[in-house]
Amino acid sequence: MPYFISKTNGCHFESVTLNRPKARNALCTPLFRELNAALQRFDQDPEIGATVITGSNSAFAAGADIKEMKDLTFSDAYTTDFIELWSAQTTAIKKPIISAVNGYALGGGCELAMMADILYCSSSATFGQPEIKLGIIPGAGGSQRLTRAIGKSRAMEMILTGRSISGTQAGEWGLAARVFESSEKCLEAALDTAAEISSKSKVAVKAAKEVVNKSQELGLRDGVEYERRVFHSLFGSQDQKIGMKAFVEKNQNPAWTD
Ligand code: CO8
Repeated sequence: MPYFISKTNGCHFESVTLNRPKARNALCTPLFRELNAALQRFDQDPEIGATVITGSNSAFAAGADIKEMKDLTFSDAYTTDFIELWSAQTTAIKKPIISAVNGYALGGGCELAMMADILYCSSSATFGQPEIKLGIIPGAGGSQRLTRAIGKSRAMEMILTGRSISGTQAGEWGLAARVFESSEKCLEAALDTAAEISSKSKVAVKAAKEVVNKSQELGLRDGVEYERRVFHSLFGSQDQKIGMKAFVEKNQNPAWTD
Protein backbone atom coordinates (compact mmCIF):
# COMPACT_ATOMS: atom_id res chain seq x y z
CA MET A 1 0.00 0.00 0.00
CA PRO A 2 1.43 3.45 -0.83
CA TYR A 3 2.24 5.71 2.10
CA PHE A 4 0.08 8.43 0.67
CA ILE A 5 -2.69 9.02 -1.83
CA SER A 6 -2.05 11.81 -4.28
CA LYS A 7 -4.83 13.51 -6.21
CA THR A 8 -4.61 16.08 -8.97
CA ASN A 9 -7.46 18.54 -8.70
CA GLY A 10 -8.49 19.92 -12.06
CA CYS A 11 -4.79 19.92 -13.04
CA HIS A 12 -4.14 23.03 -10.92
CA PHE A 13 -3.16 21.83 -7.49
CA GLU A 14 -2.31 18.61 -5.76
CA SER A 15 -3.45 17.05 -2.50
CA VAL A 16 -1.51 14.42 -0.62
CA THR A 17 -3.18 12.27 2.03
CA LEU A 18 -0.77 10.52 4.38
CA ASN A 19 -1.86 6.92 4.50
CA ARG A 20 -0.28 4.74 7.15
CA PRO A 21 -3.34 4.24 9.33
CA LYS A 22 -2.08 1.33 11.42
CA ALA A 23 0.79 3.48 12.73
CA ARG A 24 -1.22 6.72 13.02
CA ASN A 25 0.70 8.02 9.97
CA ALA A 26 4.05 7.80 11.80
CA LEU A 27 6.70 9.24 9.50
CA CYS A 28 8.97 6.33 8.62
CA THR A 29 11.89 6.85 6.22
CA PRO A 30 10.14 5.44 3.11
CA LEU A 31 7.10 7.65 3.79
CA PHE A 32 8.97 10.92 3.91
CA ARG A 33 11.20 9.91 1.01
CA GLU A 34 8.09 9.32 -1.09
CA LEU A 35 6.44 12.48 0.19
CA ASN A 36 9.45 14.63 -0.69
CA ALA A 37 9.81 13.00 -4.11
CA ALA A 38 6.15 13.86 -4.79
CA LEU A 39 6.53 17.43 -3.51
CA GLN A 40 9.56 17.92 -5.75
CA ARG A 41 7.62 16.57 -8.71
CA PHE A 42 4.75 18.99 -8.10
CA ASP A 43 7.20 21.84 -7.61
CA GLN A 44 8.58 21.25 -11.09
CA ASP A 45 5.22 20.73 -12.78
CA PRO A 46 4.21 24.03 -14.44
CA GLU A 47 0.52 23.12 -14.21
CA ILE A 48 0.49 22.84 -10.43
CA GLY A 49 0.14 25.94 -8.26
CA ALA A 50 -0.04 24.59 -4.70
CA THR A 51 -0.18 21.40 -2.62
CA VAL A 52 -2.35 20.40 0.32
CA ILE A 53 -0.96 17.85 2.79
CA THR A 54 -3.43 16.11 5.06
CA GLY A 55 -3.80 12.89 7.03
CA SER A 56 -6.81 10.99 8.29
CA ASN A 57 -9.56 12.30 10.55
CA SER A 58 -7.80 10.76 13.55
CA ALA A 59 -4.15 11.45 12.71
CA PHE A 60 -2.28 13.96 10.61
CA ALA A 61 0.93 12.23 11.75
CA ALA A 62 1.95 10.84 15.14
CA GLY A 63 5.59 11.81 14.70
CA ALA A 64 8.73 10.17 13.49
CA ASP A 65 8.61 6.39 13.58
CA ILE A 66 9.72 5.50 17.11
CA LYS A 67 10.15 1.83 16.25
CA GLU A 68 12.53 2.77 13.44
CA MET A 69 14.51 5.17 15.69
CA LYS A 70 14.73 3.21 18.90
CA ASP A 71 18.04 1.44 18.15
CA LEU A 72 19.65 4.36 16.31
CA THR A 73 23.09 5.24 17.70
CA PHE A 74 24.58 8.73 17.95
CA SER A 75 27.15 7.70 15.40
CA ASP A 76 24.50 6.58 12.88
CA ALA A 77 22.36 9.68 13.44
CA TYR A 78 25.34 12.02 13.12
CA THR A 79 27.08 10.43 10.17
CA THR A 80 23.89 10.00 8.14
CA ASP A 81 22.55 13.48 9.07
CA PHE A 82 19.37 11.76 10.24
CA ILE A 83 16.32 14.01 9.60
CA GLU A 84 18.36 16.76 7.94
CA LEU A 85 17.66 15.77 4.37
CA TRP A 86 13.98 15.24 5.08
CA SER A 87 13.30 18.70 6.46
CA ALA A 88 15.75 20.39 4.07
CA GLN A 89 13.89 18.95 1.09
CA THR A 90 10.42 19.78 2.41
CA THR A 91 11.34 23.36 3.22
CA ALA A 92 13.11 23.82 -0.15
CA ILE A 93 9.80 23.48 -2.03
CA LYS A 94 9.10 26.79 -3.78
CA LYS A 95 5.35 26.49 -4.33
CA PRO A 96 2.89 26.98 -1.46
CA ILE A 97 2.05 24.04 0.80
CA ILE A 98 -1.05 24.04 2.98
CA SER A 99 -1.37 21.56 5.82
CA ALA A 100 -4.89 20.49 6.81
CA VAL A 101 -4.50 18.98 10.27
CA ASN A 102 -7.09 16.69 11.81
CA GLY A 103 -6.41 14.39 14.77
CA TYR A 104 -2.89 13.98 16.11
CA ALA A 105 -0.01 16.15 14.90
CA LEU A 106 2.70 15.09 17.33
CA GLY A 107 6.49 15.37 17.26
CA GLY A 108 7.63 15.14 13.63
CA GLY A 109 3.94 15.36 12.63
CA CYS A 110 3.60 18.77 14.27
CA GLU A 111 6.93 19.75 12.68
CA LEU A 112 5.73 18.68 9.23
CA ALA A 113 2.50 20.67 9.70
CA MET A 114 4.56 23.73 10.69
CA MET A 115 6.83 23.40 7.63
CA ALA A 116 3.79 24.19 5.50
CA ASP A 117 3.19 27.80 4.48
CA ILE A 118 -0.38 27.86 5.76
CA LEU A 119 -1.74 25.66 8.54
CA TYR A 120 -5.46 24.91 8.90
CA CYS A 121 -6.85 22.56 11.53
CA SER A 122 -10.06 21.30 13.04
CA SER A 123 -10.89 22.38 16.59
CA SER A 124 -10.43 18.80 17.84
CA ALA A 125 -6.93 18.42 16.38
CA THR A 126 -4.11 17.71 18.85
CA PHE A 127 -0.73 19.41 18.48
CA GLY A 128 2.26 18.51 20.60
CA GLN A 129 5.99 17.99 20.81
CA PRO A 130 6.06 14.98 23.15
CA GLU A 131 9.70 14.06 22.44
CA ILE A 132 10.74 14.87 26.03
CA LYS A 133 8.72 11.83 27.13
CA LEU A 134 10.96 9.66 24.92
CA GLY A 135 14.18 11.14 26.28
CA ILE A 136 14.84 13.28 23.22
CA ILE A 137 13.93 16.74 21.90
CA PRO A 138 12.27 17.93 18.66
CA GLY A 139 14.61 17.28 15.73
CA ALA A 140 12.95 18.68 12.62
CA GLY A 141 12.66 22.36 13.53
CA GLY A 142 9.97 22.08 16.23
CA SER A 143 11.84 24.10 18.85
CA GLN A 144 12.39 26.89 16.34
CA ARG A 145 9.14 27.01 14.36
CA LEU A 146 6.86 26.44 17.35
CA THR A 147 8.65 29.18 19.30
CA ARG A 148 8.34 31.62 16.40
CA ALA A 149 4.66 30.75 16.00
CA ILE A 150 3.42 30.86 19.61
CA GLY A 151 6.18 32.56 21.60
CA LYS A 152 8.89 31.30 23.93
CA SER A 153 6.95 30.72 27.13
CA ARG A 154 4.16 28.67 25.51
CA ALA A 155 6.64 26.70 23.37
CA MET A 156 8.82 26.01 26.42
CA GLU A 157 5.81 24.73 28.34
CA MET A 158 4.82 22.39 25.52
CA ILE A 159 8.34 21.14 24.77
CA LEU A 160 9.51 20.77 28.39
CA THR A 161 6.37 18.94 29.55
CA GLY A 162 5.34 17.20 26.33
CA ARG A 163 1.79 18.52 26.86
CA SER A 164 -0.47 18.87 23.83
CA ILE A 165 -2.81 21.64 22.79
CA SER A 166 -6.11 21.45 20.93
CA GLY A 167 -6.82 22.84 17.49
CA THR A 168 -8.88 25.59 19.11
CA GLN A 169 -5.89 26.60 21.22
CA ALA A 170 -3.60 26.40 18.15
CA GLY A 171 -5.85 28.97 16.45
CA GLU A 172 -5.92 31.26 19.50
CA TRP A 173 -2.13 31.12 19.80
CA GLY A 174 -1.51 31.76 16.10
CA LEU A 175 -0.11 28.34 15.21
CA ALA A 176 -3.04 27.77 12.83
CA ALA A 177 -4.29 30.38 10.36
CA ARG A 178 -7.87 29.10 10.65
CA VAL A 179 -9.73 26.55 12.76
CA PHE A 180 -12.77 24.58 11.57
CA GLU A 181 -15.50 22.71 13.42
CA SER A 182 -15.00 19.49 11.48
CA SER A 183 -12.32 17.59 9.57
CA GLU A 184 -14.36 17.82 6.39
CA LYS A 185 -14.65 21.62 6.59
CA CYS A 186 -10.94 21.91 7.34
CA LEU A 187 -9.93 19.91 4.26
CA GLU A 188 -12.51 21.66 2.07
CA ALA A 189 -11.16 25.07 3.10
CA ALA A 190 -7.56 23.96 2.47
CA LEU A 191 -8.49 22.75 -1.03
CA ASP A 192 -10.36 26.01 -1.72
CA THR A 193 -7.37 28.06 -0.64
CA ALA A 194 -5.04 25.91 -2.78
CA ALA A 195 -7.36 26.44 -5.77
CA GLU A 196 -7.43 30.20 -5.15
CA ILE A 197 -3.64 30.43 -4.89
CA SER A 198 -3.29 28.29 -8.03
CA SER A 199 -5.41 30.78 -9.99
CA LYS A 200 -2.89 33.57 -9.32
CA SER A 201 0.28 34.49 -11.20
CA LYS A 202 2.78 31.69 -10.55
CA VAL A 203 5.77 34.01 -10.64
CA ALA A 204 4.17 36.38 -8.12
CA VAL A 205 3.10 33.52 -5.83
CA LYS A 206 6.62 32.10 -5.84
CA ALA A 207 8.10 35.51 -5.08
CA ALA A 208 5.56 36.14 -2.30
CA LYS A 209 6.39 32.83 -0.59
CA GLU A 210 10.10 33.58 -0.87
CA VAL A 211 9.89 37.04 0.71
CA VAL A 212 7.56 36.00 3.55
CA ASN A 213 9.92 33.13 4.39
CA LYS A 214 12.84 35.57 4.46
CA SER A 215 11.08 37.40 7.30
CA GLN A 216 11.79 34.36 9.46
CA GLU A 217 15.52 34.65 8.86
CA LEU A 218 16.40 38.32 8.32
CA GLY A 219 16.17 41.40 10.52
CA LEU A 220 13.55 44.03 9.53
CA ARG A 221 15.90 46.27 7.57
CA ASP A 222 17.45 43.46 5.53
CA GLY A 223 14.03 41.84 5.07
CA VAL A 224 12.46 45.03 3.71
CA GLU A 225 15.46 45.54 1.41
CA TYR A 226 15.15 41.94 0.18
CA GLU A 227 11.43 42.42 -0.45
CA ARG A 228 12.09 45.61 -2.46
CA ARG A 229 14.65 43.85 -4.69
CA VAL A 230 12.20 41.04 -5.47
CA PHE A 231 9.38 43.59 -5.93
CA HIS A 232 11.49 45.48 -8.48
CA SER A 233 12.33 42.25 -10.31
CA LEU A 234 8.63 41.49 -10.88
CA PHE A 235 8.44 44.47 -13.23
CA GLY A 236 10.43 42.25 -15.59
CA SER A 237 7.64 39.68 -15.67
CA GLN A 238 4.82 39.37 -18.20
CA ASP A 239 2.35 38.83 -15.40
CA GLN A 240 2.95 42.31 -13.96
CA LYS A 241 1.96 43.80 -17.32
CA ILE A 242 -1.00 41.42 -17.67
CA GLY A 243 -2.26 42.01 -14.11
CA MET A 244 -2.09 45.80 -14.23
CA LYS A 245 -3.57 46.00 -17.72
CA ALA A 246 -6.45 43.77 -16.57
CA PHE A 247 -7.11 46.09 -13.61
CA VAL A 248 -7.21 49.16 -15.82
CA GLU A 249 -9.53 47.39 -18.28
CA LYS A 250 -11.75 46.11 -15.43
CA ASN A 251 -11.04 42.52 -16.44
CA GLN A 252 -11.49 40.29 -13.38
CA ASN A 253 -9.79 37.23 -14.92
CA PRO A 254 -6.35 38.01 -16.25
CA ALA A 255 -4.77 35.16 -18.22
CA TRP A 256 -1.39 34.78 -16.50
CA THR A 257 1.48 33.55 -18.65
CA ASP A 258 4.64 33.47 -16.49
N1 CO8 B 1 6.03 5.72 15.78
C1 CO8 B 1 5.79 4.42 15.56
N2 CO8 B 1 4.60 3.83 15.78
C2 CO8 B 1 3.61 4.61 16.23
C3 CO8 B 1 3.78 5.98 16.48
C4 CO8 B 1 5.06 6.54 16.23
N3 CO8 B 1 5.34 7.85 16.38
N4 CO8 B 1 2.61 6.48 16.93
C5 CO8 B 1 1.75 5.46 16.97
N5 CO8 B 1 2.34 4.32 16.55
C6 CO8 B 1 1.77 2.99 16.45
C7 CO8 B 1 1.62 2.35 17.81
O1 CO8 B 1 2.84 1.78 18.25
C8 CO8 B 1 0.56 1.33 17.53
O2 CO8 B 1 1.15 0.23 16.89
P1 CO8 B 1 0.76 -1.29 17.29
O3 CO8 B 1 -0.68 -1.42 16.86
O4 CO8 B 1 1.70 -2.11 16.49
O5 CO8 B 1 0.91 -1.38 18.75
C9 CO8 B 1 -0.34 2.03 16.53
O6 CO8 B 1 0.46 3.07 15.97
C10 CO8 B 1 -1.54 2.67 17.17
O7 CO8 B 1 -1.09 3.47 18.24
P2 CO8 B 1 -1.83 3.54 19.64
O8 CO8 B 1 -2.39 2.19 20.02
O9 CO8 B 1 -0.90 4.17 20.62
O10 CO8 B 1 -3.05 4.50 19.25
P3 CO8 B 1 -3.87 5.50 20.17
O11 CO8 B 1 -4.97 6.01 19.31
O12 CO8 B 1 -4.19 4.87 21.48
O13 CO8 B 1 -2.84 6.71 20.48
C11 CO8 B 1 -1.19 8.37 19.90
C12 CO8 B 1 -2.42 7.55 19.44
C13 CO8 B 1 -1.60 9.32 21.03
C14 CO8 B 1 -0.75 9.17 18.68
C15 CO8 B 1 -0.08 7.43 20.39
O14 CO8 B 1 0.12 6.40 19.42
C16 CO8 B 1 1.23 8.11 20.62
O15 CO8 B 1 1.41 8.72 21.68
N6 CO8 B 1 2.17 7.98 19.66
C17 CO8 B 1 3.52 8.52 19.83
C18 CO8 B 1 3.54 10.02 19.69
C19 CO8 B 1 4.96 10.54 19.85
O16 CO8 B 1 5.61 10.36 20.86
N7 CO8 B 1 5.46 11.21 18.81
C20 CO8 B 1 6.79 11.75 18.78
C21 CO8 B 1 7.72 10.77 18.12
S1 CO8 B 1 9.40 11.28 18.20
C22 CO8 B 1 9.53 12.43 16.94
O17 CO8 B 1 8.64 12.70 16.21
C23 CO8 B 1 10.87 13.06 16.83
C24 CO8 B 1 10.86 14.06 15.70
C25 CO8 B 1 12.13 13.99 14.96
C26 CO8 B 1 12.02 14.65 13.64
C27 CO8 B 1 11.03 14.04 12.68
C28 CO8 B 1 11.60 12.97 11.82
C29 CO8 B 1 10.62 12.25 10.95
